[in-house]
Amino acid sequence: MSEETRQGAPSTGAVGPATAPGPGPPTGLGGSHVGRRALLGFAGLGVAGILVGAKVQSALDGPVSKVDSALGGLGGIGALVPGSDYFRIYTVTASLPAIAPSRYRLRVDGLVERPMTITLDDLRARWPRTKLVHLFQCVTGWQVPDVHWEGVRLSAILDAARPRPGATALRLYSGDGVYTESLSLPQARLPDVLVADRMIGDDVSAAHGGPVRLYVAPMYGYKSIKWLDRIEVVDRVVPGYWEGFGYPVNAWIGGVQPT
Ligand SMILES: Nc1nc2c(c(=O)[nH]1)N[C@H]1C(S)=C(S)[C@@H](COP(=O)(O)O)O[C@H]1N2
Ligand SMILES: [Mo]
Repeated sequence: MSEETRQGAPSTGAVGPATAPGPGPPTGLGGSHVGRRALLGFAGLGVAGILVGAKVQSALDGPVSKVDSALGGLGGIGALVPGSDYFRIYTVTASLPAIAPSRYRLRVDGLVERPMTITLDDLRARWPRTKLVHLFQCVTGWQVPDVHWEGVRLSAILDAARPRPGATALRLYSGDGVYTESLSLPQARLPDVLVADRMIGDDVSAAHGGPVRLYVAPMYGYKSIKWLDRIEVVDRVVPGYWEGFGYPVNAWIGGVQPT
C-alpha cells in the first residue's frame, strides 16, 4: 500500500468541510468511510497503478514516498506544489472500472433533438479529431505541464446532438457509478474541452479513466471526469461530486476564466 493512499491529499481546508477529502484521493485519516473504501480499491491496483503519468517510469522504479513530501503543507485552494509534476491516480470508489474498449459506449441524452450512443470506434473514425497540449492542474496543488491530449471536442458532439430550447447545462456521469460532473453549455462548448481517448502519447489507460475521459483544459482536474459514459443535457447546473463538498462549480484554474 502506498503512502499516497494512506495519507492522501490534504483537504483544501477553507473550501471543503474538515471531514471531506479534497478532490484528490480520499484522506483516510480518521478512518473515514470514503478513505477506507479507496484504500481497498488501491490495494487491488497495486503501486504500479497509483503513479502513472509524466514521471511514471521513475515513480514505478522507486518508493512512492516522494508523494508525501509533494503533498505536504499545502496552502489554499489551487496552491502550487513545485516539483510535483506527475499524475496521481484518483478514484472515489472501491475499484477502478475496467471497461473493454469494444464494450465502451457514450450515451448522449436529455434535452437533445438527437440522442445518441457513441462507440469508441465511432469516436476514433467518425468524428473530427482534435489534439491539444495543456497543463493539468489538480486543485490540491499538483500539476503536470504540457500534457498531450487527443479526442473529439465536446462541442462537436453537442452540435450533433442539438440541445433543445431550455437546455443550459450538462450532467456528466462516470462508469464508476458514483462520480459526476457539471458544465454549463457555454463552458462545454469551449474549444479546449475534449472527450479524450488519448493522453500522454497513448490510449487513455484504465487508471486515467479510459477508454474515454473528459478533459476540461481551463479548469481544475476534478472537472475532467474519468470513465465518462453519459452526457445528459439538462435545464440547470447540477453540482458534481466534489462540488457537493463545497468546491467551485466554475472551476477555472486560478479562479478566473482564461480569455
Ligand atoms: N470518475 C472520476 N473522475 C475523476 C476523479 C475521480 O476520483 N473519479 N478525480 C478527479 C480529480 S480531483 C483529478 S485531479 C483528476 C485526476 O486524474 P488522474 O487520476 O488521471 O490523475 O481526475 C478527476 N476525475
Ligand atoms: Mo484533483
